[in-house]
Amino acid sequence: MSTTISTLVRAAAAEGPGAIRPAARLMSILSDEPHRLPEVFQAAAGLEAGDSRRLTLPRLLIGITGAPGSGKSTLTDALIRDYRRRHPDRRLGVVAVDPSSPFTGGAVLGDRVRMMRHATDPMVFVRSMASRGHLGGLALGVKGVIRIMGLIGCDVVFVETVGVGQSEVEVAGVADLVMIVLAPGLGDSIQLLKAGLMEIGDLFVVNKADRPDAARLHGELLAMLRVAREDLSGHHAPVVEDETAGDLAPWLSRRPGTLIEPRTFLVSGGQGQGVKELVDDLEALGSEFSPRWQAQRLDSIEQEVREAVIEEATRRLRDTLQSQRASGGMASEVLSGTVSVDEAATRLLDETVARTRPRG
Ligand SMILES: Nc1nc2c(ncn2[C@@H]2O[C@H](COP(=O)(O)OP(=O)(O)O)[C@@H](O)[C@H]2O)c(=O)[nH]1
Ligand SMILES: [Mg+2]
Repeated sequence: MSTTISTLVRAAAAEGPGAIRPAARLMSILSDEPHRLPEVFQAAAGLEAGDSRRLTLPRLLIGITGAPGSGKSTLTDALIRDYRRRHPDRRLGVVAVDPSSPFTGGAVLGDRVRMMRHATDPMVFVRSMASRGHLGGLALGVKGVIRIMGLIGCDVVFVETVGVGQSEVEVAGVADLVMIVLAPGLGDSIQLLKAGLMEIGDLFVVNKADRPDAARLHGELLAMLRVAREDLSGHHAPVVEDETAGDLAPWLSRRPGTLIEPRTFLVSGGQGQGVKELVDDLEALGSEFSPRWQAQRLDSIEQEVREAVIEEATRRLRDTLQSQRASGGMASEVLSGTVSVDEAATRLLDETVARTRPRG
């Protein structure tokens, strides 16, 4: 393990504003070299007992997506202010996959500092990320950043992405809860939902409630979700507006990862109306579903490992087959009937295990 990483991890896990620079440095390292994450964890495991709790991910990961200009950054700011009032001793993080996002409060983890005004609150960490240029993809880059936010003790992390393109769907897979932000006056928001955002949403938020046309958009949203549900379940079921209830199966089948009923909100991030109710709901969902999200995170890691195994096994099998073919090969034995396909498969596996070594 490199001494740089262990020094950085030690400094990042410490209390106080001194954690900011080393945390930012670790995030940059992981963006460029995602495979170094285990080094970070080995270093974190070496910290004193009191700090090793920091090995965990943040308690709650909230994805926030929607069209540019719908007010995601403003709303995130408002959510953070409310959280900070509720839990003054807890750290929060924001990952803004949109360098133009203006966040008003929070220490900025990174170099794109100029975009952020007033880096004031030492308990709020903001990392802005370009949506391109991450080795292994944006989702992997975001995961690395979230890990470091866990390391520096962030309780809740918000991940803001612009709601267009494949990266949203990927980033949504990283979050426990996905919030879709709509706003009046931005063209056909409902159309955007139909074009693939609906499936990934847990909370549907109509923002800019201070504008006269917001209530109508909220009505359209409710109608659309109701239709979507009826399509799915074949029966009439109400869209839950403010509490968890009822039969989860139809929505689950639509978006396999999700555990909750879709819900809708009418808020104004700019003026604050409805923000308290939204945070109330996020808090309630957090305490109800947190254990299941932990299990989901393990499932998704298991899935990643399984995919890596299949990739590696396929590569090694191909090598074995190639070298066998040079020396006659067992395919001809199978063809002549002296060896069964099952026997050939077993022999191939055994031989592959015996002759190959992991890379590196
Ligand atoms: N009227 C009104 N304007 C808002 C509200 N929230 C954000 N805005 C404005 O909408 C624009 C886009 O906001 P921003 O948070 O940057 O949107 P983002 O691109 O989705 O992150 C800015 O001019 C904000 O001032 C709101 O609640 N009401
Ligand atoms: Mg923004």
